[in-house]
Amino acid sequence: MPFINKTVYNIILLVYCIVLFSCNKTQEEITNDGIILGFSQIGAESAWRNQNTRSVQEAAARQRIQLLFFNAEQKQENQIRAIRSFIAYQVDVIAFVPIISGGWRNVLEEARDAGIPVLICDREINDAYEDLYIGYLGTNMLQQGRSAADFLVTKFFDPPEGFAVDHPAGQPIRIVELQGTEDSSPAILRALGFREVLENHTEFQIIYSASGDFLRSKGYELMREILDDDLLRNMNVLFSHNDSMTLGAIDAMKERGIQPGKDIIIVSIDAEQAAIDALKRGEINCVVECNPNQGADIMNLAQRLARGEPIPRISYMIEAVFNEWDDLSRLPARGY
Ligand code: GZL
Repeated sequence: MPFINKTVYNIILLVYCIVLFSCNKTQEEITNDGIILGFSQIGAESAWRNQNTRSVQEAAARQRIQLLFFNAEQKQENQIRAIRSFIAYQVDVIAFVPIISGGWRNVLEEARDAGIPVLICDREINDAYEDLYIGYLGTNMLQQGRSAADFLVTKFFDPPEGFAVDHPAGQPIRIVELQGTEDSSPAILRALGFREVLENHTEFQIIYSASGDFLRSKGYELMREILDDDLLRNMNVLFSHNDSMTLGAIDAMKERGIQPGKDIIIVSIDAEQAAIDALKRGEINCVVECNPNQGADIMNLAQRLARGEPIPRISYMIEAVFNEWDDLSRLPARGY
């Protein structure tokens, strides 16, 4: 960020906090005992992220928590700057979604030195920082990767009646993987969990893996390149780390007359409505849920931290796996 922009950004941030904080004084008179929570969100890269944001903001309003909420627009430096502003305004608790796993030591030490407890949300940070935050609330991303691979093992080797794959015996099952943001814990852990399961099934071969940054546009671009590549176009399976990239990849497949879910078996993670709808149409074969509705739990934990009460070191959201052979008729609308 050029110098002038960074200065402008800092001034805006400062003014925003002063205004919000002074407004909060009025709000504080209303709520009287509402804690002040500083929350740094990474951006708005997917429908999942937008639901995660809504969940946090609605839960804060319901629980009358004064929320200082900053969207970092996918930049770690903006998150660090926001956390520093939370420290400057002496919020009661800091919570943030670390866009990538590393690079947090200095700002976390500053929060510790200021005596402000930190809650890590959604994505994880490096183990090296484990003494610098109180707890983590999010999803089990290693298990999400394992569940994706477990589906493929069932699909290719022990499918329910009517869901068999027509794949020549003895031929390798060629997998293309679209990974999430590089160095982010969902990308690292989903890939690891996926490979943990498949290492016991050598028929599966990951022939190509690339980061689509959790973006639909990049999922589309990558799949176009893959389908133009003589060595990759005969893929059998797409494993995509989130629905946004999956939906982009499906657009590229359809442009070439390829039937997603039939010509190419597709496993995706998140479970936004558009992916569930594609699952029901047979265009996706398995959707592994990653639950974005973390707001209420975050606020409960923040309240406990503000009161100096202990919280669990790790809290996971409840999640499901939606297979093409499941009865999805009673599945409630996803809301995102
Ligand atoms: C996972 C979350 C990921 C989602 C994506 O917990 O961080 O980030 O899977 C989102 O959709 O962009």
